[in-house]
Amino acid sequence: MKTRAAVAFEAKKPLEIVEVDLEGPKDGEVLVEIMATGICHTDAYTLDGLDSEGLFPSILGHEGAGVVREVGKGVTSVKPGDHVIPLYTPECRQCKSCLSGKTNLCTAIRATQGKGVMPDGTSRFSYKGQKLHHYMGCSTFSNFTVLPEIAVAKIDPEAPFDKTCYIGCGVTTGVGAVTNTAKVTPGSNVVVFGLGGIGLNVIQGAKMVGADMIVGVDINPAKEEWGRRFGMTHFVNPKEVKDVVAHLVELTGGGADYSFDCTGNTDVMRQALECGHRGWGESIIIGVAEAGKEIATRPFQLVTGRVWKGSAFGGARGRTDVPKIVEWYMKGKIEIDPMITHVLKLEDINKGFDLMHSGESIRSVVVY
Ligand code: NAD
Ligand code: AHE
Ligand code: ZN
Repeated sequence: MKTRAAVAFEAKKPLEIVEVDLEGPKDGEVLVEIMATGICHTDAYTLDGLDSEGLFPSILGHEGAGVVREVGKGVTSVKPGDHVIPLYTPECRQCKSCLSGKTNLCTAIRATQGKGVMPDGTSRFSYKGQKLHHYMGCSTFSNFTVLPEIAVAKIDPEAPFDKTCYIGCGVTTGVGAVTNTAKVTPGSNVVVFGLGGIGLNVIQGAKMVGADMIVGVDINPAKEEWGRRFGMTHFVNPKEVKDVVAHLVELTGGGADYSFDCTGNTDVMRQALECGHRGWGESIIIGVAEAGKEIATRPFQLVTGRVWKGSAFGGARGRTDVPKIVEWYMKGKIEIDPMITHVLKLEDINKGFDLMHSGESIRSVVVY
């Protein structure tokens, strides 16, 4: 079939809206009509050529919601008409990682996903006879896409696509990092670095679980109002204090119980660790750093009890947890609507990247 898609032909170039060719689903795969997709900073990072796994030409996008239109042989868990959220972290429930109960990082198809192809090693997308790569196993910047069955979560058909698409990455990543990865306890002091589409969800997650002090840190002063809107109690602009770590340690009465990096900046990751409380402060890295960047700290920071952890997709097991997060949204337990600051047509998708880079948007959502 033909489908409209925003194609990343080259790094650092705007996406081009073209009609691409899409092959139907093979065994164990499903064809999904994407109804809406968010634009996450990770899409921008890959488009900017900063991703060591970045491939071109490709169809980016990994934060979508849509409807199953066709299923391949052997598919049993979804059927045409089901509403689904594509999962860049699938859940096969059979691999060593899924069975371990210790991680959400299903390994069933990770190798082919990283190579921009389906589990059989081929791509379903092409343009004028040239192969296009899939992205993070999702490619939601295409109106129709093909996904492995294990990489779709079936959701409430009443849930609106233009909001629930954000659960495909940002909401789950931020809220899940609090509830699944850090397991923030009520009464904790939390520090969140980077109040964008992810950081604000960390804030709302921290508020939801009953954190006491929620400190937001951002170099963009406009983010203060945003943070407060979702439960932030204190704001720090690193440009306005001499030593941000010392300032945060003092503000929190000895250091954060939990801190979160939602910037992808390795210097900020160090600050996030070092503002942790001596003896127990846990720092969760969510931000994705540029290829070649490394983190550093004095080992003494760890010797004295601070803990460095990472979180991918908020530690969520996609097919199990995503439908639950959709229900949290439907019941008003978490908010999404106010964070979607811009709704765009596919033709205007590049504007969404500009709005992100200028700090004007929290989330831009493309509605097909
Ligand atoms: P965003 O652009 O919406 O937000 C980033 C925020 O960080 C902005 O508010 C910006 O002003 C702030 N910032 C930048 N430099 C800073 C600094 N030095 N100190 C303090 N604040 C600073 O991006 P996003 O969509 O929220 O994504 C945030 C990061 O999380 C990105 O690196 C993204 O790739 C990553 N991410 C990771 C996962 C995961 O599963 N681990 C999932 C989604 C996104
Ligand atoms: N490809 C990059 C790493 C990118 C990365 O860390 N991705 C996160 C999700 S970001 C969503 O916005 C993730 O889930 N990682 C786990 C995984 O298996 O990719 C690199 O550095 O090579
Ligand atoms: Zn993302």
